[in-house]
Amino acid sequence: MRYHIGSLDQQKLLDLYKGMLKPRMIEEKMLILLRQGKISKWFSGIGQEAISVGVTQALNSEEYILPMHRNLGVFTSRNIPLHRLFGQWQGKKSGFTQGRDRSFHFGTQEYKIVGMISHLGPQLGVADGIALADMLRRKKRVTAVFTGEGATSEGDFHEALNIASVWNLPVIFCIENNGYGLSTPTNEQYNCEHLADKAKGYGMESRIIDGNNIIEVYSKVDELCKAIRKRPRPVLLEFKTFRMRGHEEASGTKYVPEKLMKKWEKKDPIANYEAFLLQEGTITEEEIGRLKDEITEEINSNLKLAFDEPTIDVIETKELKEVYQEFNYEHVEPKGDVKNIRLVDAISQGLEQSMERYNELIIMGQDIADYGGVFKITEGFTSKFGKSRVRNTPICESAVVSAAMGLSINGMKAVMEMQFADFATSGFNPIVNYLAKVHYRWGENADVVIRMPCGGGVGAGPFHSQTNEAWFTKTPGLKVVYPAFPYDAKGLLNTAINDPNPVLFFEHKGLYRSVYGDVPSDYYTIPFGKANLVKTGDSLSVVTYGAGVHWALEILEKYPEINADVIDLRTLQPLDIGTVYTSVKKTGKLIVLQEDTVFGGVASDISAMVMENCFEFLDAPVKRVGSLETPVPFSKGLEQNYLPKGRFEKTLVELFEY
Ligand SMILES: Cc1ncc(C[n+]2csc(CCOP(=O)(O)OP(=O)(O)O)c2C)c(N)n1
Ligand SMILES: [Mg+2]
Repeated sequence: MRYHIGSLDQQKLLDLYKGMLKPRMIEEKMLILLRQGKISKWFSGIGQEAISVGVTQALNSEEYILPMHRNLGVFTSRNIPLHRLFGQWQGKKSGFTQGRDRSFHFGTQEYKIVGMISHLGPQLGVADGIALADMLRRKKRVTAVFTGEGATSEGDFHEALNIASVWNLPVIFCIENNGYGLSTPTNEQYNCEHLADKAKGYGMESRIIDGNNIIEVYSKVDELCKAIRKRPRPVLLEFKTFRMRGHEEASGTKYVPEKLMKKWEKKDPIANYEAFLLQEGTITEEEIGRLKDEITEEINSNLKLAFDEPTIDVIETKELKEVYQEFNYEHVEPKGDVKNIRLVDAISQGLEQSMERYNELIIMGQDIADYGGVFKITEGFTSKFGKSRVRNTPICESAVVSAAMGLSINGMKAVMEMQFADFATSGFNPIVNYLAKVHYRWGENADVVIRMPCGGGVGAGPFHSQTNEAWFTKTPGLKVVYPAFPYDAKGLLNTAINDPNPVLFFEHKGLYRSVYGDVPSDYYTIPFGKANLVKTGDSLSVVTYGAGVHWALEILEKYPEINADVIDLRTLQPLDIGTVYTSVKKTGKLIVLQEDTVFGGVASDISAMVMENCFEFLDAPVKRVGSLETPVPFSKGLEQNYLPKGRFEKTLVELFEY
């Protein structure tokens, strides 16, 4: 291996050596502990240390770095006290996730490290968001993110690189091409010569770097960082290296040809560099011995600290509390003249006033800039707030959700407009796995609102009509809001934007332009978790939300003899079940009406909770009414048959007469 030290001084040469030695020695110790059953899974980075260490040392300490499962060298290079890393791997309190997540699945703002989620790809988009925040603040910073060559096959890779290029974000995408993704060799993973060649397709620069040569890694990345800080842009780096151990320790390396192992053994980044330093007289055998003794002592004393730590206390209430970031709701009373406006106008007003309130609130979505969005909610926003805050995105929901997460990590707020709620499927993974779990896992919050134009009755067929709130109410960590009236929509959207937790904000398309209501023109807020009793009566209770509220009110008009409580839930997570119980205890009869198909929906859970908690008060079975168990059909007759209005009317009369 050839080393071109260029202008690197003695100290730097030694720092790079020490930097690689530490993770190698930690790993060797971990492999022993693993065999003794003292730690669980281990993903080895042996043979790949030059990449983690070289890249991290080239960054400034305030620059974010997003490592993967083989990047121990990133964590040690940022000087995390070892007992905290050991505590993390043992699920102890001194770790970074309080025993809630394993191995390298954590981040830390203190060390500007944002760890991976198991799904690999999403962090590439998170890096985009972090870099976007730096760019908008005109900070001359680089963000570095890692991926294996296997994960470059994920859509997230394509999406994140494409966004970074279109927005010219200062991100260094580092591919560690180590020959395998679990057991899959590169020729079954991709069909081009070098992954670096893909950069051309994104209109991006790239380099191929010998990932086992620490001098080459450090010098090239250092030079690039300096250049990118001056002139922000994304760059794709492909580090050629090799995975010397199994995917994780238990799975072995039987499928790797012996010849290949032998070839790469000779290229060991530490052994080669050590020989070079000895030959150059930069270090002596004695100094190496002393250094290894020091590291051994550091590892052993820190291991003792971690092993001595008691296991985590299990406190159920504490676990529940950690799912969401605490939110101190600030109530702003409605003021200003009241105007009778449409739901769509109320949402637009809330969004606009929140943009005025928060300089660092960014909106992202397809066609939302000059075009104003397909529903025209952001019409005129670019002239007021500029295109850097009202951002058109390419069609890549997953990377945009991830980028919103990145903005939040770097201290900004984000609202993403899903063009249609149906398309949330293309961004589903980061919503339910990243945004939802990030606070519980490592205490980070996702200050993100995802606006979800949803709902049927508009003749739009199976892919533009769904109301998919139940996909999200099921997932701890998300809040779900679903207003039915303009007044609520504006106040709740403002609260959603204030709330530092991820909020799915459902906006019924059918109500956008058909429902009018009195709305104060000034900024105001409405608290989450408070249902609204829109009509009172004592013959039965109707609990519903969204379009269901309007259907219930309309049908009840036809039956003046049925005096019903009509409860508009307004938010589904948190859910104001107390108001439901109070009403059921008064009326003794309940219908839960939802636009979604019945099975597995919100109505089922409300029904179950009422059975469990108000059984003695019930005079009739709880009824759930929802859409037919089919996809949403297109033609008018079929759609009306699908939607629950008719079934609601029938059930209402039956329950009244029960
Ligand atoms: C979405 C998803 N699919 C599959 C896996 C299982 N898995 C975890 S790591 C891995 C291999 C990754 O290979 P590569 O990106 O080359 O990284 P390496 O392990 O080689 O460093 C696989 C298949 C996963 N965690 N997430
Ligand atoms: Mg790999």
